[in-house]
Amino acid sequence: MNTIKLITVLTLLFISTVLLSQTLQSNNQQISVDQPSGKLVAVSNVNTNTETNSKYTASSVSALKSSPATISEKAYGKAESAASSRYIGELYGGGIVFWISPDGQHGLVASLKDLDEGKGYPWSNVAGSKIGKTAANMTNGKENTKAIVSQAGHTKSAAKLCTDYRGGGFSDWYLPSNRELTLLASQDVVIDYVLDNDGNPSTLGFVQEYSMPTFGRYWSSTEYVTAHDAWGCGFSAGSSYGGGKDNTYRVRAIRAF
Ligand SMILES: [Ca+2]
Repeated sequence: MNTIKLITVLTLLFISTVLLSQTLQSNNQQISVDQPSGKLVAVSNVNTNTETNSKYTASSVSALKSSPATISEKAYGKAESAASSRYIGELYGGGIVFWISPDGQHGLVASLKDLDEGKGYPWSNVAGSKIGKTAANMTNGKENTKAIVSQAGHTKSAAKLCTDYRGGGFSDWYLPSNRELTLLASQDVVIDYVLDNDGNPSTLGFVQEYSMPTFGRYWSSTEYVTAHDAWGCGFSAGSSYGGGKDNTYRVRAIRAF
């Protein structure tokens, strides 16, 4: 009896090993990056008996790894490489890429045009009182933007032009912080090259003018140390300074991916 049991167990083990091997070998695993969302899409034929194709979408390789799809390490590598192929000047995420994180997974894009319609726009209609530290962040433009549009008495601002913007179907645009704005200014040659040579009159590089009403200056969302001023950046020279909140400067929205 013991011999029969052993043979039975070994036979079952052999059969299951063969089945498992067939399943793994027959999995048609494929990873692609969906455009323009940039989401990773894994298509895995996970059930060969019923010929069912399952499609999984993830926003990063780590999210993909926690998906129920059966995906090989080689496929993860492919996804990682595809997801890291973003480049400065690429039209992506509803705008144009001007910064990419070292791992290629995140970045910042700028809107494809100024939002002030060529006339410049005030930093805020509330020009005489200080918001304080919630709008004074040098790096976090998103938080500054929230603080500006939430200030008592606020009705219009460069920040609101950004939060109202829906470029590319996205609703998370904001006015860049001072550091984000100078980063954007540092890529102006690439951005001007792409947007001014794409044959599309509705996409525009930055304005470099030396006269009224804007002097080629763009608003950041960072409030200055004094109540009446905020940080702006002159793209002609790429330098930042404090300017009166009721001045009319250019407005370019950004968003993160
Ligand atoms: Ca253009």
